[in-house]
Amino acid sequence: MYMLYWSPSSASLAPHGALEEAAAKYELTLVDTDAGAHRDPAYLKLNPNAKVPTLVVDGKFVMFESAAMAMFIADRHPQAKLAPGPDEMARGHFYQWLTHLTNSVQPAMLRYYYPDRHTGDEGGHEAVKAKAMEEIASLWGRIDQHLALHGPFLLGERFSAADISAYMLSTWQQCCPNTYERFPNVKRLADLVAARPAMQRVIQKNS
Ligand SMILES: N[C@@H](CCC(=O)N[C@@H](CS)C(=O)NCC(=O)O)C(=O)O
Repeated sequence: MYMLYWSPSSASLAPHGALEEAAAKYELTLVDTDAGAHRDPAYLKLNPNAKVPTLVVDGKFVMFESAAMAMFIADRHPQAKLAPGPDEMARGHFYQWLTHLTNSVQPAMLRYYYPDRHTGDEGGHEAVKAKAMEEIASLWGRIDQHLALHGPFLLGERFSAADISAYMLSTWQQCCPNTYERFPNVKRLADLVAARPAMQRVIQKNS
């Protein structure tokens, strides 16, 4: 049994989608980040980074990092086909995209949302946000080009947990206004992911 510590429309959507797609047995515990619950001592014992999500398995195994959770869930539920198998070349591209999303796209977004963590100069916040927006747009631009040539999913015709992460990040549009108008192949991926029955349930819970 999984327990996912989550908050609506946050990075928890990636493992949440993977759990639902895998038809895994799980429960959700809401972490009210607006109220600072991610900094409560009890939560910090689970996730000392003070971030959402956290995943607990069978009440004892604890992990953080949403992309790691997505890979972990994909591996534990191979019947859900959320990732190419370890013996398939496509596995390399699965790792590539999930890591790119979590190492390049998401950090640029977090710079936009938390500029105070990237400069001690309050007057510099707008400059940090502007630079982050530029970088996010160029990252989506390259992903959009890839999807135009090799889509509709990141791995071509094959849906994977990496697409759930891409969908999640594509909904964080304050840092990239009109993402779907500017990047139509990202929109196509997002529409396909959002149309999946399991993802519909997750999206409904997150809205
Ligand atoms: N790389 C982490 C990032 C997690 C993260 O930044 N979560 C945000 C919500 S989307 C959070 O908890 N923010 C609270 C904070 O940083 O104070 C992951 O993907 O799990």
